[in-house]
Amino acid sequence: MKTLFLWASLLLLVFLSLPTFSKHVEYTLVVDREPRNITGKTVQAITINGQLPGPTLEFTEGDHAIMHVENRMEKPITIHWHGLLVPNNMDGVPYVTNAPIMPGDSFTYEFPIKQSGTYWYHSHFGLQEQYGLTGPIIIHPKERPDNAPADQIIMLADWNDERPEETLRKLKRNNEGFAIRTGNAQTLIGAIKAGTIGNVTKRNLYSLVNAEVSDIAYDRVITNGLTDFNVFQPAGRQVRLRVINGSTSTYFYLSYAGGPMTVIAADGQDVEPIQLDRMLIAVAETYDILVTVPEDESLEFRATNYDGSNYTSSWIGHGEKIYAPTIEKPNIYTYAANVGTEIIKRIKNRRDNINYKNQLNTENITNIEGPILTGGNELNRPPAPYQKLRFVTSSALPKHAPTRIVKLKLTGDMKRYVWSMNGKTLSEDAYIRIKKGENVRFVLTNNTMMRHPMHLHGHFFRVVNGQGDYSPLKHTVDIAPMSTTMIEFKANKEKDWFFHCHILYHLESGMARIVHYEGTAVSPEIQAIRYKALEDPWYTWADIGLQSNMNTGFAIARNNLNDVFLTWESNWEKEYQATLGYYRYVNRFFSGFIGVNTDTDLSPHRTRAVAGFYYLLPFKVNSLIWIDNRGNGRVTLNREIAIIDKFGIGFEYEYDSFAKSEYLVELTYWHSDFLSFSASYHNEYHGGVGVLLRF
Ligand SMILES: [Cu+2]
Repeated sequence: MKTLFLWASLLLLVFLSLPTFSKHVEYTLVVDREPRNITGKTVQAITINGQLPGPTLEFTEGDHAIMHVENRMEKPITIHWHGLLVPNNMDGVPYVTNAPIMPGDSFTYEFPIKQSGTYWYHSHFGLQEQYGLTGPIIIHPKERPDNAPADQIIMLADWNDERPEETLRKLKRNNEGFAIRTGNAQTLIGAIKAGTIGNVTKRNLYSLVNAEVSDIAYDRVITNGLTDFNVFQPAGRQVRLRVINGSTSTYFYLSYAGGPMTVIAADGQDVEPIQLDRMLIAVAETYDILVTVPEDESLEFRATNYDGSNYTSSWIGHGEKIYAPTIEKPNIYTYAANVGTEIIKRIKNRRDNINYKNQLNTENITNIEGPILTGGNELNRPPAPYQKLRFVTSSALPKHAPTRIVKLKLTGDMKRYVWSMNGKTLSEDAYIRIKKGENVRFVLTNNTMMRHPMHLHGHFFRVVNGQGDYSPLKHTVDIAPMSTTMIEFKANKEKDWFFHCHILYHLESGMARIVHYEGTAVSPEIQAIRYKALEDPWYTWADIGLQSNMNTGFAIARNNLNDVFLTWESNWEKEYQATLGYYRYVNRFFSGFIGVNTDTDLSPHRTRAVAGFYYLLPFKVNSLIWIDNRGNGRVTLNREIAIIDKFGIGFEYEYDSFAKSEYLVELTYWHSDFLSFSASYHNEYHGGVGVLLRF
């Protein structure tokens, strides 16, 4: 009897010490390049198991997730599990946490599921997310009531037939076509009509760039891969819309034909239910919204692009179509004027946003986005609903942990399309160093003219929003232009975690950091390839002008800080001049310059070495000042002005202490991203008409 008891006790002990049984849930994800037709034109997309977006991965909290990813493409890939708390070596950021999965290879991601809610996954390699390499994730809580609402994924995305690499190159060259196509081009006549010309003049004094509501014009926005999506659920059924903004760069306003929307979760985490008539969802966020399927109506759930250019709909129920409220288009002139006024105020006050000194250790820093950002029409185009979000339990951080404060200014040069933090891109300044056990606060101030959805890997952070201990936990937070938001998190991980803007083209242009836990390190294999995450790629383009009186050309290779360029003009006969030059970027006002110039006006000594600088003068006048190896100086000034949509005027004036002064006036009419028509007058080459070609 005694022995039996002993054996039984031993057995119990062994059983208790075993890891608790967790269900293994396996998926095989085959990634391939396949043709897709979303707009009427067939182009190459990236699919998972033949689907775009990829299949929904469904788990229950406590499961053990196993994803076999096969790469059948000709390019490397990685998959990131957005919002999931995974081990560092499963996070899927190429060269930061993982080696990419090479063409023909496969990799198994495997991790315990420690949370519930709505999430998504996407490629973190290059611009693959824009090709469609994304998919939804649903994680059910352990206890699931029988009367739980039905689940419905609403995965929003933006889509262009154009290759995203080409889109990025156009952004780098400051392509005007995107703003023309979204209806948000800002012109002289437009500003006069809108009554903001006085403000434009003030902004021009400081050569400020205009605030923008989007970077890119999209052919379509889609819900679960379709422009119009039908929700198949029986009438009377309560449905949990799991809304995922899987766009690469489009914010959406959500509106619903069935009255106010009941929001019950944000970024996968439950919040106290709130009712909203319309709401802004930033790129990479998720919200869960409760709706009930109507009897004999079809209610529209609409997602409208923040720039007002397009929308995508989900239809809930069968019957007469009831349309969701229309979201007013932004008034781009008022918006730009309001943001501009705020910047000028700050320049004049010579102070850096708000004075943090007395506030850093309090909870006073909340999202200060106000009417300035909504064109004074906050009710129609409200900011992200963060101030209303309240966590269901306390999310307070440990009371006695040391606090680390990290101030991060979101910065950028919109004209060059380089995005950064504290003025430095990822390749210039890669790391934010923290220690395990700290409470870490990021004070995020957006000094740019655009919104940025900032995403932290591997952690949930509190958005300090005035809800005290009940601040919501999120993985992505929108920072509006000229606003400051504080987020904070318990530093309870190790190694390296990516922190970046989730607008894919901003990430790709430098707006990222690696949050590094001091005293810990990723594997030597990852360290050995880390440099590849910090590369600063070159972009190239050229403009060729062919006119009856003259031809002109401009070809450039540019990365974050360097330009190598060739420019020329000729009268098709004996007269020409050309410059091969190099700019070293210092800031948006100043670049150093060296080059070689050759000019027939200088005969017989045509060719000379030149050195000087570029300077951005007030009223957005570009100047280049140089001296040559014989002591002669030259000043070149130029300026372009958009008069109305598609129609612009350019001036150039050149004073040279040795050669004749020259000037050029040019009218251009934008026809496409590739072609403009032009007419010009040059004081030596006289008048002519022709075309401008962009390569
Ligand atoms: Cu951004």
